[in-house]
Amino acid sequence: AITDTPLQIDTSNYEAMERALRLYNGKPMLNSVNGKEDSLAHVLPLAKKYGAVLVALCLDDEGIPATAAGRIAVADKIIARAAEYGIESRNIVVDPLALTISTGADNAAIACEVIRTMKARGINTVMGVSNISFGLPGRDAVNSTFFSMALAAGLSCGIINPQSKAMMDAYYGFRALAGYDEGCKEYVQHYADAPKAAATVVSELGLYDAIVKGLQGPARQAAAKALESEKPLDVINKYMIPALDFVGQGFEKKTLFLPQLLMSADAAKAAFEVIREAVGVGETQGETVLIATVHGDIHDIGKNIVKVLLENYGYRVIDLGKDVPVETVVQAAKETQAKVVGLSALMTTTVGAMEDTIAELHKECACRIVVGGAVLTQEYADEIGAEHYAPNAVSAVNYVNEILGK
Ligand code: B12
Repeated sequence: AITDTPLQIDTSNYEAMERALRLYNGKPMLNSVNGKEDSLAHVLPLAKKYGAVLVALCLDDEGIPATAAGRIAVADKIIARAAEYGIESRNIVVDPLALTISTGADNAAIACEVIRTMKARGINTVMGVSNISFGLPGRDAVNSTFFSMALAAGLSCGIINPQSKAMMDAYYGFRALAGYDEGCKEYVQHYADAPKAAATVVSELGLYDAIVKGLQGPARQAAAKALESEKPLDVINKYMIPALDFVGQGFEKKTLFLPQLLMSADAAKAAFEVIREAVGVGETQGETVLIATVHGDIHDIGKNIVKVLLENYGYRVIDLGKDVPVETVVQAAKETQAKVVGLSALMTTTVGAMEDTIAELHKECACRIVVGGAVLTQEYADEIGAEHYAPNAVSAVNYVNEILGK
């Protein structure tokens, strides 16, 4: 949910590999199979069963062959064995294995030869490019030159550091030179924007994005950052609620699903904890307000915001939690003699429980009832007999202030 790029499952533990394959949605890339019998026997059936793309390493029981011909033979063996399982060669990506030139003068040429041969046979290749310079100083110079050589030989996927200017220079330069960049558009665009790009620091995620992506750590950090310059309530209203609204709409349109909604809710909660700490509510001895999310409804983010704001205004808030049965609310209202009871409901299916709770409270206690929650409207709140409808936390506080004479 948080990245657009495909996942590569990278493990030599076959049990972990199978479990990951089972969990992953879509077509996984599996790293890796090699020419060893044990590897072929375990990985090929899994790749076939789950339809994975396979990274095939050019090594076998004898180690990494010292010649290009030796490595090509290993690749051929893997491709042939895979074919026996019905795995097509388009689902195999051969890794020629780049070894450092500091221990073998031919290492770059060997890797390029394997790539060239595979390319001629229509087989894709992948390679960790910077392995070529292990043990050398100024590695970027060697890496980027080797990257250009490998691209020229036909490398399909280069594992490179995209933050390295030298590597990206090689990449854009190669694409323009090899005719992949019609009219040099990408090249011009990249380098025309280069001064700007150099000036941008890797930016942190804002609170809105952190919640939408469901990332708790970044949400906490972003909340703390936002609080440096903005009021807690503004942070909630400007970022937190719009982000939750966005995921809620996605959920409705079926572009986002429940696990994502849960992740976003958890991220919002994490951010809210930071906000709550910043507000720093201490012991409060004011008048009592009772609040609860009604029976059948587990949404409590909005209610919790209302609670903190009321506490901030000095009220003693008794929070009965979420999914609270009618009797529990009534009993607590009697025991505490709270003058105001706040009820939250976020679903069309639970506003009925809200109506029941209000009816019982009116029968048994002399309290006023303020209601809130995304699906409510003023009209509906009137219909179910609530004294006040609070579309947001500030409205809730204003009403309580009014009733309790503050
Ligand atoms: C986060 C969320 C969740 C989280 C809840 C986590 C949690 N601890 O709260 C999780 C993932 C668990 C969840 C579960 C479900 N959800 Co949900 N969820 C949402 C979402 C995206 C945001 C709600 C939210 O927190 N908003 C932010 C807060 C701050 O806003 P708020 O609640 O409105 O509160 C403000 C005001 O309303 C008011 N207020 C609120 N309460 C109170 C109380 C008082 C006393 C007062 C005075 C004021 C007040 O003040 C608050 C602050 O300004 C909404 C979509 C949306 N945009 O609302 C769907 C949404 C509410 N969920 C929905 C659904 C369907 C579900 C599930 C049934 C999904 C499923 N198939 O399982 C389950 C419900 C399970 C259950 N039995 O309750 C639907 C409801 C549709 C409908 N019309 O009935 C919505 C609208 C999404 C959608 N568009 O389909 N959900």
